[in-house]
Amino acid sequence: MSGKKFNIAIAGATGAVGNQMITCLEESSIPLKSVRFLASHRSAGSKLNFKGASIDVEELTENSFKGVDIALFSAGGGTSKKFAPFAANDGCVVIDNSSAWRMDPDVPLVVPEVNPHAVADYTNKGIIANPNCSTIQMVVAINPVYRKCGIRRIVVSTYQAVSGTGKKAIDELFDQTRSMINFADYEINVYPHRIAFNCLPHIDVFLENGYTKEEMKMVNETRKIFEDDSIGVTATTVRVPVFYSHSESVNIETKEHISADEVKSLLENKPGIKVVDDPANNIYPLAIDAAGQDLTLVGRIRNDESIPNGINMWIVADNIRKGAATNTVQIAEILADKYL
Ligand code: 25A
Ligand code: L14
Repeated sequence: MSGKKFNIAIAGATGAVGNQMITCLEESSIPLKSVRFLASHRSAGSKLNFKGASIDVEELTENSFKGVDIALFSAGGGTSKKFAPFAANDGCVVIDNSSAWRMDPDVPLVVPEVNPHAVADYTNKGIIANPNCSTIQMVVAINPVYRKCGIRRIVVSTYQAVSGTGKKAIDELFDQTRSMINFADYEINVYPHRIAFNCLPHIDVFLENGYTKEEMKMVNETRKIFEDDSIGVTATTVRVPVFYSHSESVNIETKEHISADEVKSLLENKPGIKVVDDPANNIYPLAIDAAGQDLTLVGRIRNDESIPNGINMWIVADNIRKGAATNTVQIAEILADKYL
């Protein structure tokens, strides 16, 4: 660190991810001069705590970024599209958690454990994109195998928590569950169907090819992060009645052979990963264990006996932390430490 102190803003500070960004920033080593919390006019005037101080929430406007060094955005795609360029124009580096900029060829898409070098490309547009939550935890877990053996193809099915949709979905799962166990009527507002005691094979909008946008994010973002368009990726993304942490069943076909035991030892002690794999004692990654911490848990590591070079695994991480806020703040730490 150069001794420099940073002015940091959080856009969407009142949301589920924004709140977690505040906590991650409190825990971070980035030397701070000031923090600003921005949200829509609905929340302007309310207060949020930061390291014991009460900070006013201000309305996000085109002029919010004068003197700000780094802005962390998590206020939805439309808001990012509209406001990130104003921030960048004022010399502020935006790290954006929405899908708005991820596939822009001039915008780096960064997972610190996988492609930290890409942060350098922030100079193109003044914007760095944070990948989709399901993509982040998958690439963290498979990166060591990719580096050692190469990966030909990935088949993934996700089991995604409602917190990915924001606070209103967390409330909806809670309210529907409470109504149902009391034999009362329930309301459906957030998803097209009841989520309590159900699974919905539908996350984000459907596209012309029959996949959802969430599924295609996993395909396209994985290739961009590995800088390798030769990887085949196919995804099915499913919403499940879980509050925090996404779980994923991931099947990879490697280029060179590797056994499940070798994968297990390869993943031990790799940054950001915790191997949780002792089925004889009923030990495997669980959403409730991943929630509230920053590691990506990997277990159920098995040889895929249907093909010569196949591995199956079960990957779980906190979607609001490593899937969003933690990864964003880790990018900010690299930026502050090495580039600004
Ligand atoms: O637009 P998208 O891309 O479809 O994104 C939809 C939502 O997905 C969440 C996030 O919800 C976003 O609003 N999201 C996006 N990326 C995510 C990710 N990677 C993600 N969730 C998980 N992982 P959220 O509830 O987490 O956060 C919303 C935040 O965004 C602020 N915001 C929204 N529009 C804004 C804006 N800020 C500035 N300008 C705008 N135009 C929002 O601030 C919040 O911080 P807020 O003040 O609007 O919301 C404060 C409270 O009000 C509730 N609320 C939200 N919408 C409404 C509402 N209340 C009444 N009416 C509404 N229409 C919020 O729940 C919040 O508690
Ligand atoms: O693209 O509803 O980062 O769970 C992540 C959460 C899209 C919506 C993204 C959800 C969002 C998704």
